[in-house]
This record gives sequence, structure tokens and C-alpha cells, in this order.
Amino acid sequence: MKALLLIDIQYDFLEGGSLEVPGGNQIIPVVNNLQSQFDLVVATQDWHPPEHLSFASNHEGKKPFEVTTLQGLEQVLWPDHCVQGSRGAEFHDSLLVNKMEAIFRKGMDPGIDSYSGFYDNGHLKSTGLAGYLRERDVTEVVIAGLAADYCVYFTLMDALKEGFHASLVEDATRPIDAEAFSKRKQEMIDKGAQIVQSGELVST
Ligand code: VGL
Ligand code: ZN
Repeated sequence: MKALLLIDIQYDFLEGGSLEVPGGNQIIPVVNNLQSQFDLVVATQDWHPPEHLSFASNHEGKKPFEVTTLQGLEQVLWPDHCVQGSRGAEFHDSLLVNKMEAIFRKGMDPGIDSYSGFYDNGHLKSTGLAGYLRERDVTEVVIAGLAADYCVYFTLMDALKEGFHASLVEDATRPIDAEAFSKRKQEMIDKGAQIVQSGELVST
């Protein structure tokens, strides 16, 4: 069984959002088109409390995109984004949601960031996604969403570690930093991921 994982397609990562990913809106029709090809569609939602320590605003004198250390881990400080219950945390209105059987929220612990849909950045706590997928007899995950160089990348790497076959739909994702993404794309390939285009998955 093959599942589509849709990562963080939320207003704050889209046009006009507080952590806008360039070209992010262009993935929405692609992702909508893909969903009918899958027996199971699962989404993740970045879902931070206002006091989340990944926000630069919660560190005296720090600005967004500065790097600091959080629980011994390197942490990029972000603009406030995807605050629980805010408009910015919602899925885009034009994203099809009816086929999503489950939504895994992440980033709720104020003390640690959580890029992957499977674990927080310290691999301290599981979201339950791996167990859920196994229970649904999923062996293969196909990943799309935002941002390619953060949450998509970390979700894919954890999917491989958990023993799933994993592919990234390249035209259904966009990076925050294109250069960082090209490095991470190679890492994904080296670890066994497939990079595919949506046209290879959708029968026209
Ligand atoms: C993300 C930075 C902070 C993402 C989430 O969804 O890629 N990036 N929080
Ligand atoms: Zn976040």
C-alpha cells in the first residue's frame, strides 16, 4: 500500500504568509491532482503554541533566520508562524482535504522544533505516524508539500529510517533556500529516496 504524505500546506508557508516559501502556491493544483492516485492520503500540520522557542520573537535581541542552539541542537529562528488556531496555521482553502484520513500535528512542545512528521528534531518523541502507516499496511510513502529543505526533507529522511520506501514529488514541493535544497536532495538520493515528477504518477 502506497500513501501520499502532504506536508504543511498552510497559509503561513504560502503567498503572503509569515514564512512564505517562494512559489509555494503553485504546488496546490499539483497536489490536488495527485490525491486520486492514492488509497491513503495523510497530512501534517505545523501547530505551534505562541511561546514556541523556534520563534525569533521569543528570544531577546534575536532576529528571524539567525541560528541559535535549542536543547543542544542547532536551531534556525523563524518568524512567528503556524500558531495554533490562527488563520496562518490553516490549510489553504483550495487544497482538497476530503481524502485526508488523518492529520498529524507537530511542533506543539514549546521547547523543541519538529520538522519531521514522524519525530521532533531530537528524535525524543514520536508523533505516531510510523505506527499509523504500518497499521494501514503502508510500505511506500510519496511525499509532497512545504518546505522542501525543512519539513519535507526531514519527513522523508525519517520515512527511510523507519523502513518505508520513499519518493519526493519534485514539482509538488518548493524550498525556502534553493541552495540548501540541492544539497539535501542529493542526501535523500544517497539514502535511497526516489525523486519523481507528478506526471510520472498521474495517468492522463
Ligand atoms: C517548516 C520551518 C519551520 C516547514 C516548519 O514546514 O518546512 N519550516 N517550521
Ligand atoms: Zn514551524
